[in-house]
Amino acid sequence: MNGGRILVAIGALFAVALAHNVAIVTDAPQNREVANLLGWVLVFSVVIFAGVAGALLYTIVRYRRRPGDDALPPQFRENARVEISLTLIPLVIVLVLFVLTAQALVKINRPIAGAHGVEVTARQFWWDFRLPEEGVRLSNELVIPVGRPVEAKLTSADVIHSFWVPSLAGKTDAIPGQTTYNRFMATKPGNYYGYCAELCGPSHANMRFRVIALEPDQYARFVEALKAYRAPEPKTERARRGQQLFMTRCAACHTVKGTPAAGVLGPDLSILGNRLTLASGVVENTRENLIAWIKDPTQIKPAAQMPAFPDLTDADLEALADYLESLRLEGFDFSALPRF
Ligand code: HEC
Ligand SMILES: [Cu+2]
Repeated sequence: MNGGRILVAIGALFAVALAHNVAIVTDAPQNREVANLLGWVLVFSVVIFAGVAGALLYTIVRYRRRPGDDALPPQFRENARVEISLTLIPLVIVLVLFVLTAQALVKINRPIAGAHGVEVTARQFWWDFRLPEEGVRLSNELVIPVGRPVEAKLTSADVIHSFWVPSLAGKTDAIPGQTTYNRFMATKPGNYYGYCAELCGPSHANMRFRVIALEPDQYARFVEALKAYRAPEPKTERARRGQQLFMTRCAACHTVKGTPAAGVLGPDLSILGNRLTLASGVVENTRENLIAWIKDPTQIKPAAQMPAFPDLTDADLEALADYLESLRLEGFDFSALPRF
């Protein structure tokens, strides 16, 4: 391969690393620690790269073969000074990175007094959130207040997953039978993108979520409204039919507050009408996507753990969509929040 291309590729890698470092920097204190670390790693990588590539270039140019130069160049082996420095320099670099990492980890993992507790359960291939203080459940879109540290208590119901909201927090594994913690804080309102960061099955890449950060007063209103929420009675004949279908076909797995539907195998659909996304952040919450999802979830998300309903007619699907869209808290529209 030609050397120019290799250099361009290496340059591009550095550019990506640098851009990532810039992108990850937010005011969130826990994330700033991670970003600082990344900066140090980048500095050392540049220094090492410049040293190694420089020595290589120097040697190639300085000792290149010249016309008439047929003799064997000086041959020697072992050089204690070179060998000791090649051992010591990396050792020092690794030690410095170790100390910086250990410091950052201690800071990130320190429990925060007065943190807002959230219980997170990861499942193939979606996320369940419970707010124990408030006694409410949210699925796939976690709502938090701005300016208050959040302590996410993670576990998994099946395999190992990893909780990651790049603009708010580093990754933490969610492990079946164990509890791990991820602490973070949003400093501005927004719609933050979250991902599963541990390969967990065929739809690992489709296991996303959102963190909706609201100003404290709006958050307080939201939580009060959600606590008091009971699904509204369907207002049209079609929505009523949708409700009946829902109770017979879907309620075993899904919860809708204020109705007999109390299933927990699937996401809580109590306020699906307020949600920005469907299928754990994978598609926008539109009527078209909702109907496509109910008809056959695997068309949107391979290996999704919800059965397809090929026997439902178009009229049934429209009725179900009417019902699900009617499940909403009035006065809360999160669609205009900036996205991070
Ligand atoms: C056997 C259990 C089961 C049944 C029955 C079931 N679902 Fe689901 N449903 C799930 C699971 C599990 C998911 C999450 C899939 C994923 O995102 O990976 C889900 C996801 C959903 C979602 C997306 C929710 C979100 O948070 O993004 C909707 C909407 C939905 N189901 C509607 C329905 C409707 C309507 C019916 C009845 C026609 C139904 N479900 C029947 C298990 C079920
Ligand atoms: Cu996962």
